[in-house]
Amino acid sequence: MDQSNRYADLSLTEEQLIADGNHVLVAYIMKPKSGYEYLATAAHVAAESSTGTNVSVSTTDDFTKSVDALVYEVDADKELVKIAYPVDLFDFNIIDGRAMLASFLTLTIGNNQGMGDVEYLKMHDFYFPPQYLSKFDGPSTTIRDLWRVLGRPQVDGGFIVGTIIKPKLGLRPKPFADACYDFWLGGDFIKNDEPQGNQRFAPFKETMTLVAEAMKRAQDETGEAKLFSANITADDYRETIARGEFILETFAENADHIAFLVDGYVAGPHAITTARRHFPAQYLHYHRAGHGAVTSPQSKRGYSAFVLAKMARCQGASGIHVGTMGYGKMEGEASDNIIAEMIEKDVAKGPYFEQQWLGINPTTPIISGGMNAIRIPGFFENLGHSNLVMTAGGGCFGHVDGAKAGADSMRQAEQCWKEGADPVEFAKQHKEFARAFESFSADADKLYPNWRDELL
Ligand code: CAP
Ligand code: MG
Repeated sequence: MDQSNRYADLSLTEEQLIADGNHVLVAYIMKPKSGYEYLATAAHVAAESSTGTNVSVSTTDDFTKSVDALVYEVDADKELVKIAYPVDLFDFNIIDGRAMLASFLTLTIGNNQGMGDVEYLKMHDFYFPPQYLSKFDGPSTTIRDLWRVLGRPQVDGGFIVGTIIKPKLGLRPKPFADACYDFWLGGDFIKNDEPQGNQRFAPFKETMTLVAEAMKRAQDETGEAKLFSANITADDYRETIARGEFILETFAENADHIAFLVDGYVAGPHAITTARRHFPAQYLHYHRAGHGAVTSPQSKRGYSAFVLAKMARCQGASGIHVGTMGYGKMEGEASDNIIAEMIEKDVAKGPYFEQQWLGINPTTPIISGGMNAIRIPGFFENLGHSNLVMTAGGGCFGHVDGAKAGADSMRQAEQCWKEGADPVEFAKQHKEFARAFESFSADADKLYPNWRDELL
């Protein structure tokens, strides 16, 4: 059934829709199944994503039609569909009138993800008008809070050298805490790896107690504040809260050195908002493990990594992994810096929409995934700044001289980029950075083919 006479209005202009401020705008890449007409399929997507279904129903009245989602732009050659969703379609909390991401997701990438007439449909950008954006929590803490704890300027406080305790799983409490201590002798920030929690070989309470002691020893040893991002992901919000409360009590006078890590893709908006609202003083670290299932360029459904990061800022993530822009081990390319811009700036352009953030706190781009000192100069050259958190697990625990040397090599690599120095020349004066060439020789061979003659 062609519903385009109801669910499409190509006379609408994006400028007018934005000026009116009553619609959420979404840009999709869509391909109909063969034999289906492009506009009719797009209109069916709008129907299924708002007030319709595949047939007309007798209960529809004039008011219903006033909240129809409307296709307002299509370009079949580019496979581009833009749909305007009236803000009134979305669900708001009964407790405080705030918005919920679950409602945005269930409409804009809900049933439309499995329709019989759609080959694929993927969200590549969205625009929230002020009346809707202002109903989201946004971040309560930012990288400024991390710099404050580290005793640095809260503006341009600089590079936060981080790691992930490796191996990903399999360390009992004491070796885990020892690994933390070793890294903290050179580094600033440690995160749990995304699956680390309360495994039977590493009881959560025992591990966290030893990590708190390791933090104290490392701070005493170095005279520097240290940070830990603790995983509190769980299915049950009560578990998340119980873990968070235990950690804050255990770290005691170092409680503000704690960030909370939530695996936001697998645990969903409920988990992120539980942490954001129950622990508003803690830096909320959004790990996106699993996102590749929908965000990968190979996936023609779901939404992009850009959309994921933008949603995370709306929800209140203080920081989110944004990949390594082609410099690490995970999928990504240099142009992904558009993701960092969207979550950091107050006005930013996405692939299809410019977003005003109305002064909402920025979300830190967290760089992670196969990073090491050898890859760092090129990475920062592409991004253009180092006011962020970078975590390197293999890049520190794989350094031939251990985790502290791994941390030192990362810091030296950032200094090398800042000074615009030639990395091989710079390595001659910086031992840990030089030893990173040996530690990650495959990367070094690729990026600096002459390193062996110069450094060995
Ligand atoms: C990195 C990491 C992170 C990935 C996640 C891992 O470890 O801990 O989870 O960075 O990817 O488990 O792979 P390494 P992303 O530093 O040893 O690679 O940051 O793209 O979400
Ligand atoms: Mg990990």
